[in-house]
Amino acid sequence: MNIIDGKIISEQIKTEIAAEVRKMIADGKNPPHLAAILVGEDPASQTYVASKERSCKEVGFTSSIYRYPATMSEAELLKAIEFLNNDDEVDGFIVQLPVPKHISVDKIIESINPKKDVDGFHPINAGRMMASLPSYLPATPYGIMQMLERSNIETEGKHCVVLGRSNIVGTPVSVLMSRNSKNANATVTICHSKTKNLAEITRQADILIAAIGKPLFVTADMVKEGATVIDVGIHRVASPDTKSGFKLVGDVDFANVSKKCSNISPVPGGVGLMTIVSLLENTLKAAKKEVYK
Ligand code: L34
Repeated sequence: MNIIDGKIISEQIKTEIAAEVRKMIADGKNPPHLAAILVGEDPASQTYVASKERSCKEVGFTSSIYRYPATMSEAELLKAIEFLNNDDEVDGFIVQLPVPKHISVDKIIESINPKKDVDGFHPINAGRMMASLPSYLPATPYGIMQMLERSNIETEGKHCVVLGRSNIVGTPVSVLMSRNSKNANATVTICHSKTKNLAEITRQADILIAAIGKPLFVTADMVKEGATVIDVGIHRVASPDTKSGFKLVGDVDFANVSKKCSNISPVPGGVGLMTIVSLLENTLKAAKKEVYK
């Protein structure tokens, strides 16, 4: 059994990005600049945004974080977005999700200039992805594709079962896995809350992508011997064994599932780290105007 090491793969990609940034600077260009808007004090969001900032530093990007209280109004957030849409110093930016309940996520996402939407969440980018046009790919699906590619996991003709149909993971990763392109060409089945005989379907998966948002949902009996399992879930669950009082687990019961599969991505140390480097890659593309002129 091989553990797909998100730490090693993400470090590799960061080294490649850092080399590109050095080249840009040598050519007299500015380094890429990523901005992040963080609303409220959700502990997980704070960790992720801090990690994004640290990663920017590692590769030589400029980064800015705009922090606002959870009480910020939707109108104020739209104003902050408009400011970044028009800030020529910023190549790309994100609004870290979730946002407080009184703010409409859809409105927020649609207000981001698609050219700066390095999360790839804007409907223009989602639509362009669907049409196989140049676009920013959503960071988590993009990270999963890179993880499979860089681990030399065969996808062509394989049965890929995706658990979950969210706009930001399940749906886009299904599209990417089924595309007619190198390192894709899989036959994809999407499962969700209304799926009948779920385990029967997951047991047919050569590649199982778990993005269902339920801790330890995927158990060993749901997985075929020798399958590749990608765990997208990340949950903080209470634990007496750690100083912090919690530990991180994924959507997959790693201890038991790992005994059966040929490749598995761990949590922590898997998809989360890939999500961050994919965001860096999109920001590099934004700075180089590779997707939009
Ligand atoms: N706008 N909101 C926007 N873009 C995103 O791409 C995200 N996402 C998801 C939540 N909201 C977002 C992230 O950044 C999830 N996510 C994310 C990013 C990083 C990590 C996990 C999820 C990560 O670094 N995971 C580490 C452990 C970190 C920890 O200690 O909590 C890992 O090893 O998995």
